Amino acid sequence: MATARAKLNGKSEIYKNYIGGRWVKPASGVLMENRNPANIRDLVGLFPASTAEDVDAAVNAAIEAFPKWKAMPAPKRAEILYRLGQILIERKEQFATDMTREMGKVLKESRGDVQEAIDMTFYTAGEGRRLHGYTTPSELPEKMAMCMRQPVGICSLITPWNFPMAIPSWKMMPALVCGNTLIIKPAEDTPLSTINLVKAAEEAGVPAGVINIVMGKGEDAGAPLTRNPGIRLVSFTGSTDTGRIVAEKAARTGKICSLEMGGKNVIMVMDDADLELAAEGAIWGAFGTSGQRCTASSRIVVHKKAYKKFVEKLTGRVKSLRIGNGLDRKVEVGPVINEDAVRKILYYIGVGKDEDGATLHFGGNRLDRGDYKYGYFIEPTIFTDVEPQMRIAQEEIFGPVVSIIPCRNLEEAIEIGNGVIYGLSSSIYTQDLNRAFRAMEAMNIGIFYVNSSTIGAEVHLPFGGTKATGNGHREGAMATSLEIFSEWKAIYVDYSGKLQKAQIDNQ
Ligand code: UN1
Repeated sequence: MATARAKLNGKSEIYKNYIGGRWVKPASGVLMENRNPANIRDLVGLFPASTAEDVDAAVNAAIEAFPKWKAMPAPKRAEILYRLGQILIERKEQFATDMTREMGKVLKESRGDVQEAIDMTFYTAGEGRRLHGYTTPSELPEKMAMCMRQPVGICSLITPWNFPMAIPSWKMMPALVCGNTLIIKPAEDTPLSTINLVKAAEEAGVPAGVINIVMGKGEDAGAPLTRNPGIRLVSFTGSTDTGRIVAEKAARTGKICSLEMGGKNVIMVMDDADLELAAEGAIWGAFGTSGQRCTASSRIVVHKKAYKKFVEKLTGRVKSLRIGNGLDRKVEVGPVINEDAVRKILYYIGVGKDEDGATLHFGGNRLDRGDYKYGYFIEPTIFTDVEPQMRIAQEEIFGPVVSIIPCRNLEEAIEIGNGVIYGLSSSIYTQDLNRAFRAMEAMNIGIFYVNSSTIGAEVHLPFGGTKATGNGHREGAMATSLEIFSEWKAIYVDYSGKLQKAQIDNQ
């Protein structure tokens, strides 16, 4: 995305940061273009290129708004979230269209992204009447012991472009219901969807300063969000490399840090699997969202007895996938996000071609003629006979490229499946219950599916992964996201009327 003051076409607009309840220009005065990845002649709008100055203003606004928001009873905060969920339902079609225009994924998937934000909003709103703490016996008589949650304070949320409304909602809703105030910085490729969410929140009645949005590049607007001493928590979703930089910076000022990072997810197809179903799942997992999900099925390990048939079925279907502008209802696979992504994906396709033994079985090209000329389109690409240690089977490509790896049995499939640095999602296709359960137990990952693809997690179950995918936190599911966005307070009430010493002080 170029930094420029571009000429606006009829449909584009100039957007501003939202700080302390006001829509304001970035201190730098510089704007960034946001263009449609299916057609770069379409300028979605101009968005702020913010810097530390804007972040500081947003942090100050969040600090100012915090005491009042924290003091509002949680069920009242939740009522605002219910209203927000309702607004999202009403605007779903418009928000999905905006999302496809700026992010590229097909309209059905953009509707799904908005739906995930709706689900998360209502689900979290319910927590306003729970936010449970607990009581426990004290070791002394006439003394009560209990603990309750309290907000952590000011949160910074740094979110990616592949789920530009759903992922912000995973972070924003639990942060709000717990009583925190926040600054969100959306990815520079997809700011409009997050603005849509923030505007809806403003309309629903979230008070000024509780949510602030600052847009810009990671190094200019994201980095200060990991440094500012007023911030207590950083929640980040993105690449493992960036996530680790975020964690290092956050540690310097002792911030709570929650990271969701890369994946190299595997589907294991056994010889007794329903191969039609497995091929269908593999296509959805590998090429849905053009392979740009953290949960994308980028490796398929197939039992050698089923290998030939599976590859045939998969290729047959991939050949007929319609690629194009996601706003066209017949299109099944949209563009990738930007020119850098095209470069990276083509680089990995080159690496795959150069590997001794692997075969580029289908695809492998950029589409740049006719209707594709002004977009970032890459053919769905299948590599066969891939060996587990090859780079295309080890590194996250984040594009429509899948590696098919043969295996001899379940044990080997599990070993290959676990043999990467990441640990987000995996799945097995089998009719054998024993195999399914063995794999479920043996996979060192955060999400596991039986007889379905590696994508499609629901908001009320924990989302996240092991190893290089995360740092031990989970999003989604209430208990896990509340663990991120609240801190415990232990409370002792002595009603004996005398000095009672705890056991350790009474030896
Ligand atoms: C992501 O790719 O970062 O499980 C999130 C899924 C979606 C979320 C994916 N519900 O595929």
